[in-house]
Amino acid sequence: MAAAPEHRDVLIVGAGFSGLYLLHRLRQRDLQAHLVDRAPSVGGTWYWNRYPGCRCDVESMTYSYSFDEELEQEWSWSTRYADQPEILRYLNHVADRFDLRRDIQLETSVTAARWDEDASLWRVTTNHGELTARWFVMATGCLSIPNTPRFPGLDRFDGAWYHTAAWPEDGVDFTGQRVGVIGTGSTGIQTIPQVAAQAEQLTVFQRTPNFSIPAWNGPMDPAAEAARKAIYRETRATARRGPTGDIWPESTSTALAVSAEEREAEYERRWHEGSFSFLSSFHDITTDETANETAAEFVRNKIRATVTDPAVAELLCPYNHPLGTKRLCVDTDYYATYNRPNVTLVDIKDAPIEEITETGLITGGTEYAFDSLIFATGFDSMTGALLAVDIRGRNDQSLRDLWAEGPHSYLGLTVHGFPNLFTMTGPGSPSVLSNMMTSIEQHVEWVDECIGHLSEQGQTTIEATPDAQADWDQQVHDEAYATLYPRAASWYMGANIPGKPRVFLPYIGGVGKYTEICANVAADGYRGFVVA
Ligand code: FAD
Ligand code: N01
Repeated sequence: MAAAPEHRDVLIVGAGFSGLYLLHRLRQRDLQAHLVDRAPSVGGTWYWNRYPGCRCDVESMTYSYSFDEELEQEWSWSTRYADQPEILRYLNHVADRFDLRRDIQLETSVTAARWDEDASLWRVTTNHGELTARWFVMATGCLSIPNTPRFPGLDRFDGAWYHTAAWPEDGVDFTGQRVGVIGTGSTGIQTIPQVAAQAEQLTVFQRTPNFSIPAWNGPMDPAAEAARKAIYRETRATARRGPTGDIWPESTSTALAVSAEEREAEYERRWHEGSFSFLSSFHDITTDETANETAAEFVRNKIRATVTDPAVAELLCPYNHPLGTKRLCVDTDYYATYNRPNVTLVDIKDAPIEEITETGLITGGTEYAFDSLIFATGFDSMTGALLAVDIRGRNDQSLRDLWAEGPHSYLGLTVHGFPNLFTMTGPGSPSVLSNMMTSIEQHVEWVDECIGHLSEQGQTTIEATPDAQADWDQQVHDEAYATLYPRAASWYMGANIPGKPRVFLPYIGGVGKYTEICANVAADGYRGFVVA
């Protein structure tokens, strides 16, 4: 007879920022929590993405845990935007400091999960056998399933090729090499300047130009750090209340109500502040096409002023989507990199990559030869990691079937028909439209309190009602279509993956509003759920 599967109260999948914090919270309760991750290390995003130039683009003093004041005060970031090794060190430090490792099982992939109606628990299949758990939390990340386009011939390429989200642990030395980069999203924009400085020749294949704002990264100023630490509590509260989960002020003026000079001055000021604050220069940038165009043209002029070859500058100027509707990028020397003699930009908008050959790739009938190819081609975002697992709820209902035309959720956290399943930063939650640290902490605290509350009451299941879910789906849709975001063929819309349904995935109503909705749902006795 096979051994009975190991049982835990809560099974968490994913050892990134979400899973680690949830494990820590649940430990304070009289509950046995267990965390698995397929990676050989904790860290999530910050373990897998180790390409040259990888760093956060939300300031580290905001893009960090706020739940423990001592941690917050004791940890020092070396730069304004920490690089990947430093963020990974931080996550390892957190795992040690809170003694999390004893409940973490690494190199363990979850492949399937089935709700056992009779026992009221989840049966979860991993590569190391079955586990059962009353509560099942997918903290599997929104950007954790790399998208590798299936270009014909990739398997016969004689050189080396890398996806930026599965980068070799020991790094790669491109010295003396001819390197091709495919993709100009946030990842490509971070890695291109770094690879250009090392490789002999770099060719960038661009399908869609993106808007990028300078990071103005630099060493952390000790005085600025001390000043921020003195008011850390207040700034964290500001982040939680605001729409973006960050701390810059949202403008209340409209771009078109002020004079052209005032508008330019504000764009200039935000440009020099760096990062996502630019998108908040005026409150109608994301909702009014004409207002948006003023910001877009400001950035295009910056590109034209930076890139010396006017033809290359024009190729780098985005025209096919409103600014911000594809995720804004944040860079260090991205546009200036195209002034280097060893960098070539190839526009593949009208001439897609046809095939990979033994020696390189072919686009527009021309073959380019490389020693290495870098795929900076992004992720199957938001739904990818959830649907990679064969999740089956009541009556053997498959999540893949239920979401075949796009995801359905209540609060982006739960799904009708899938009791006791929580999807951290899932579709229908603010997640990728915010400073994700703020959203992650909000989710973790809500889920922890929900599980804790029900357990204390002796209740064993919670499940979204169909009405609450339909209403939430509608809200997610309506909020999105009140903005310009759905106009872009973005990964927010699932447009980067062939065959993926075109549905706006995150909740765009804002972090503060979302947090209040979730808090009210709980305060109203988990309104919209059946609790038993
Ligand atoms: P992740 O960190 O993605 O962790 C999920 C974990 O689940 C992974 O370790 C994965 O191995 C594991 N997993 C998935 N499926 C399975 C399975 N079936 N079985 C077992 N394990 C599984 N956000 C910001 O707000 N600001 C930033 O500056 C920022 N920078 C980013 C930079 C990069 C390069 C990328 C890719 C993303 C960035 N993000 C940023 C988004 C980032 O993903 C989140 O901020 C955050 O790190 C996500 O944490 P998480 O714990 O939710 O998920
Ligand atoms: O991925 P992307 P990413 N042929 O999907 C192109 C976070 N992040 O890894 O735009 C040719 O944005 C694709 O072209 P197009 C952040 O949330 C944060 O860069 O689809 N090209 C695009 O240019 C970010 O948004 C940081 O036309 C193809 C690129 O590949 C998210 O992760 C850093 C192609 C993919 O861009 C994803 O960013 C890194 C094909 N078949 C990531 N398929 C920070 O700085 C795709 N492309 C914090």
